[in-house]
Amino acid sequence: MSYEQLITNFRAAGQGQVFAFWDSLDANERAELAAQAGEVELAEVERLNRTLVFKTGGGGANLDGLAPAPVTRLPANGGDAAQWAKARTLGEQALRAGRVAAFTVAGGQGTRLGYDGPKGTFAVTPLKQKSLFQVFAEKIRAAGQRYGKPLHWFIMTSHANHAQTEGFFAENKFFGLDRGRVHFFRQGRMPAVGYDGKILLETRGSLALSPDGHGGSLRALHRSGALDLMKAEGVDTLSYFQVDNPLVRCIDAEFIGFHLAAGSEMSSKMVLKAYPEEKVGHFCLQDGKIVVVEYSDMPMSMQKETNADGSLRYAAGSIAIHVIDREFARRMAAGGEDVALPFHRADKKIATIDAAGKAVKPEKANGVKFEMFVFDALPFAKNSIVIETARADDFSPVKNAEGVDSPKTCREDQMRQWARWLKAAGATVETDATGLPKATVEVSPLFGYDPETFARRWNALAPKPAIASGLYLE
Ligand code: UD2
Repeated sequence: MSYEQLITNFRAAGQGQVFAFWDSLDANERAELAAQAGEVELAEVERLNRTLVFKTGGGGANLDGLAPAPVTRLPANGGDAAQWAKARTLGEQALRAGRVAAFTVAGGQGTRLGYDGPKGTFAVTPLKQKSLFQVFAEKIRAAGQRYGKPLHWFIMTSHANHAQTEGFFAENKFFGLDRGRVHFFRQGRMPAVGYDGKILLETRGSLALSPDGHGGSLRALHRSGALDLMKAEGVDTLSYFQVDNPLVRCIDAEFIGFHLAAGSEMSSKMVLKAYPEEKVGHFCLQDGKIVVVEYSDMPMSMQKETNADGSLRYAAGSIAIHVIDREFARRMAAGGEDVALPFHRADKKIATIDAAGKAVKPEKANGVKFEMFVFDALPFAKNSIVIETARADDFSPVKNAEGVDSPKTCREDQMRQWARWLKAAGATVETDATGLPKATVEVSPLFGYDPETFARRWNALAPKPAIASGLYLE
């Protein structure tokens, strides 16, 4: 499209301000701005302004007819052990057949942590200071070894962190993975708007663009060619997890088996919420479909509702771990009237410029960003299921610099897990009342990544090492 046509289209849509400084830009700057403007779907922005930005009152999620979602409980909490064993066999078969790939969403900006760099490069382990990416890489390598089929790993980045992420893997020789099986692709971007619905400029020659949310991963998988690559490689099942959670079982045979046994297109893991205010989404049932209602969308009175036995009614917390069917991702990416992820509104402080072109650093929210959430795909999925997982074995994210979900709580949760494995394998470990070992120890996922794989290696060690600070098992 010619520059002239592009500018005319923006003016016609009431977005002519995007080109306010056009005359002062040089040829490169013009090309850059035009390319960014070309990414914007004006009709989509107009629709989002109408439905999300200008809408007053009555906003928020639809809470009509919500009920708690049915979940498959762990054997330890009343689930059927035989059903779990069957799921595991099925999952292992799929892994041996090479049908499964890992998928990490790592496009977020990590602002809460205050870390300057792709979040996956953040050091999380207690002794070796391994990065999140290294922990996942070693878990994925270990699963490949266990099932005799190296796995593909898809990593979604953003425009802001793509090059740095790729560089980090190259510097670290892909942590021993076959680099031909690690695939990076960027997620899409959305323009931010002011409260008047006008697209904001970040500088005279660039738009205020931001990642389109982890829900953008389904489109991005498709657009990047990842789905076709999977198909060619015989991969039909994606194990999805977030970049901030090093405790995650990246590849969990039982979960995969439950998903396949149900003929589900998208499955989820849940943990029992620790307390009503915990910041996780809630698995609910609505019109016979599984939905997630985000913590910010569910009134606190509902989050505090209890059952007769005093337990929380909406107890199934979403920890953003899913299994996704490849062709379901393709169907969602194609979109269309009835299968489209909705956008959510996020009020943010957005760095922009004023009418004179001077930088403005807002003190409070000055506009809206638009994001899609991957869990909004759940109600479109056939036979969606939710299974329980033990928090201590699957979830300890790094979100904040201090306090809950911080590097400290995460390191301690990792050490508690290793202490449990050591004890289960017969070792004597001194721990405090919370199960935290007195000694700072670390276990490589390549040594063991669950009680069984750990015990196998530990039992084969002779003599056994002393459990003292500095012990690293690899
Ligand atoms: C998310 C869930 C919450 C709970 C929690 C568990 C939402 C809205 N809420 O909360 O219910 O499950 O996680 O930890 O998701 N990301 C991208 N691109 C983006 C935005 C995010 O890749 O445009 C990635 C990001 O890198 C991270 C993940 O998505 O891996 C989660 O993002 P977040 O930190 O914004 O999610 P949070 O903690 O609000």
